[in-house]
Amino acid sequence: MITDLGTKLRQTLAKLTNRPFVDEADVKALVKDLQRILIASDVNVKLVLQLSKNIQQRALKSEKLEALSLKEHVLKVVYEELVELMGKSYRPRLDRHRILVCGLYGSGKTTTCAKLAHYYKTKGLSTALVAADTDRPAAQDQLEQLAKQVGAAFYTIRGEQDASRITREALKQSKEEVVIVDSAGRNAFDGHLVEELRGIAGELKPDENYLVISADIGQVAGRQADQFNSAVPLSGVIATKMDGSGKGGGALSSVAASDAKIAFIGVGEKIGDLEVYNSEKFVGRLLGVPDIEGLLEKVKEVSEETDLQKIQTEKLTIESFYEQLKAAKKMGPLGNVFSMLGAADVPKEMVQQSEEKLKKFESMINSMTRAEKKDASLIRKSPERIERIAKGSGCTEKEVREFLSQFEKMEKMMSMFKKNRGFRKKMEKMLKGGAPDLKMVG
Ligand SMILES: Nc1nc2c(ncn2[C@@H]2O[C@H](COP(=O)(O)OP(=O)(O)O)[C@@H](O)[C@H]2O)c(=O)[nH]1
Ligand SMILES: [Mg+2]
Repeated sequence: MITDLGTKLRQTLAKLTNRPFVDEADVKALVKDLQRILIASDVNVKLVLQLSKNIQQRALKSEKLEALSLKEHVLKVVYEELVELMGKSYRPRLDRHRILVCGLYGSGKTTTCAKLAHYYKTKGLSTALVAADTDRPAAQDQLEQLAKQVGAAFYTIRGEQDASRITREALKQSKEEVVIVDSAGRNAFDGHLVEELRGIAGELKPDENYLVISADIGQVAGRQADQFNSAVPLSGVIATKMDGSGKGGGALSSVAASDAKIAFIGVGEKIGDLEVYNSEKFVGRLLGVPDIEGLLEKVKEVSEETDLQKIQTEKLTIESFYEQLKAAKKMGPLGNVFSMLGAADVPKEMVQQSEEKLKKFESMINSMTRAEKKDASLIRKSPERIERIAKGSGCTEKEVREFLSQFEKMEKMMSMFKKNRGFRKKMEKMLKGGAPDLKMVG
């Protein structure tokens, strides 16, 4: 499993992070570990050697940032080199276009066609699925069922042997924005397959031509990608079964080293199990966090102060709110740690509070009773309590109320966040856009 690769990588890096400091011998040991892990995941030996050379050179000799410890620097180098190994990220077009999907038997073509249709639908595009796999009637039925499931239009001609005719007729009828054509496979790459694909392509004039490869073939994927690419130019490879193969790293890295590139990855049998390929995210996830650059260490630091799990699962209290504020501030632009962990993010305006204000918050909290810290509504209801806290902390009552309203705003967001899954998406968008749409929060 690809997650095994992640587990092993994380274990190896943990050896490093657990050490008080790092020296040359540690780096060498790390590189040895990495080699072993990557080769076990069927990454090409040449690529592994290149990667180890780069890591050793960069880790010990080069450009260490002042602010980073050697340990952090080594992690950063490992991360960057793994991203390089795993190739470029992909950005699918989101306008009207035509897609040809090809690949060998059992690679996951038909399933992937449906996943793609689902993906474009979630992006607001109407989609059509065309069954041009004329080898087996069952293939047409399979795609028709999947089309129903994702709510895509479906076109084929039963009993027709000519895949290009099916494509031609489908194009005459379809008005959908994204047209996806499923083609027949073969046991191996051969001239007949190329001929057939060229026939379909002649009618379809595809904007995107995706080759579907099952990740369990490991580093052979690169060669296969090159074969297809030279016969019917590919816009990208879709690596399926990344969830079930220990050779995923080998498949991805070999395609990255070929003339083709990874476009999507399939991570399960369900319609939603397709991801646009993003090597940073992929490697970040292997190593444990999505945005590892600089974060590896900082997350560790932050999580020592805050029990993040608690924030995620428990009701928001004044204390956890304050911890979250402090943590979010520390993370700075690296940001979305909390959404990464499945909790609501602290809004930007809150994060941008001055140190002075945070200090004031802290003294207010110190002046609260345990019960108040657990249940902020006690304070809200009682002018006496507010007065007492203000006095005790050397703040004004207005400042105490301000802190309470911030807390309440966050509380409201958290509960919406929990109730409404779509809300999280909106939140993320809103935070990214930087222009809070208050209607949504209120
Ligand atoms: N676990 C897993 N199974 C997949 C994935 N993609 C496809 N499959 C399975 O692979 C098998 C073959 O898929 P299919 O789409 O019929 O392949 P085709 O012959 O290339 O059209 C089916 O059992 C699928 O459910 C994936 O990403 N993960
Ligand atoms: Mg099929």
